Amino acid sequence: MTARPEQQTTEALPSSAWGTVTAGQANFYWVQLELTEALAASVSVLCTRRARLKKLGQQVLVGDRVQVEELDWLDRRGAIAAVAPRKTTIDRPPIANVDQILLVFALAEPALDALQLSRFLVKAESTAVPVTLCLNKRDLISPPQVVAWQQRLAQWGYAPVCISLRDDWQLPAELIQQLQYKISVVAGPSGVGKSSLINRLIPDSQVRTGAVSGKLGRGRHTTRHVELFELPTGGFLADTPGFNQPDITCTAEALGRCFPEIRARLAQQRCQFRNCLHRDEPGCAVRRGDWERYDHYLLLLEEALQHEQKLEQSRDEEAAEKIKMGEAGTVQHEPKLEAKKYRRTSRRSRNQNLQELRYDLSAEDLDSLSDSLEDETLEEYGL
Ligand SMILES: Nc1nc2c(ncn2[C@@H]2O[C@H](COP(=O)(O)OP(=O)(O)OP(=O)(O)O)[C@@H](O)[C@H]2O)c(=O)[nH]1
Ligand SMILES: [Mg+2]
Ligand SMILES: [Zn+2]
Repeated sequence: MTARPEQQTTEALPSSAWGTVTAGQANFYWVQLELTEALAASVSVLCTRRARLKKLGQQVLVGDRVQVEELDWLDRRGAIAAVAPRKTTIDRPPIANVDQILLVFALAEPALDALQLSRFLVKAESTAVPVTLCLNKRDLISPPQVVAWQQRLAQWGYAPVCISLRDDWQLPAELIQQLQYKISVVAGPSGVGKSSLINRLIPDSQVRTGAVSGKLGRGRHTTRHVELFELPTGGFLADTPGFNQPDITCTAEALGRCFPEIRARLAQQRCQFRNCLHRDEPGCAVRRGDWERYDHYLLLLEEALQHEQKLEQSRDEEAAEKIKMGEAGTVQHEPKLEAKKYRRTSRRSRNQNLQELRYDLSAEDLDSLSDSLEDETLEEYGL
């Protein structure tokens, strides 16, 4: 008996391959397989997660490198059998192995606000993922104004790529190179052109543009659909909905490391006190007056301190709570009498786990989780 034509074409293909998770919902994941000799064209397969992984509590995040087995080349199906160790994880949106944050701002419409830019830069720096700055809508301001921004930001320690998605018929090679072979998350305020940029770089992606997305960027829409789009030149981009006011959630002590100006000063000279917050302490190496963003630093420091205080408070409140997220990422109803046996996780880390987890939960899991959490928490995480 002769084989059907499609059998002949898929026969030579392997039953297992490595790839990158580009999207996930409940227990299904899209995996973009890596090109190999056997695989000359880009192929995406829809996968489930092996029960063994689930039992182990192994999460699968967008951005994960995974091994797919039981490949069915005709139906484009498979099963995720292993997850490679993660290089990094960011939690808003939850993506693994992010190589860089591409921070996009507009030079006008909306007007470039220095403090807002500082806030985004600090937020990006606090993730420890390298940040690349891109300023769009160059067409809306004069060339001398563009140069003025470039010089100002050089003082801050950044070298932005200035573009106009309206006028540039070709994007700067340095930007294309900066994105190649990397997983980049595109972040920035609403209306600056993030989705337009992704559409330009990846015409197939057809990301929605123009509409202002989600109030505060935290609605259902914003957190549910995390997706990586493959660049024609290699690498992936993730769009994020614009949110205008990221909260500063790093510790007061870590905040200084989020400013290149402070890092540069501390590389030259140390402060007298190891935990110096650079607010006129004796022997402080970071003096006010000789750099522009000192006021931004003080303002964001105040927020970081407030955030720390809030965390303290919620740690106290936590004693009253009943449920606990297990380390392995499963929801356990903690027996009240045995409560002391478990190491308590802070509300914050639990919420972070929760965020990462959402993508791993089946509809059933979500229902039982909904029953056991306050509405406010659910709303916050778009469940
Ligand atoms: N003049 C000018 N307008 C631009 C440029 N790039 C994008 N726009 C316009 O800016 C508007 C917002 O663009 P989007 O790509 O939707 O912005 P976004 O950052 O994705 O916004 P959110 O999804 O709300 O966060 C659209 O109307 C675009 O046409 C540019 O270089 N110059
Ligand atoms: Mg957008
Ligand atoms: Zn100091």
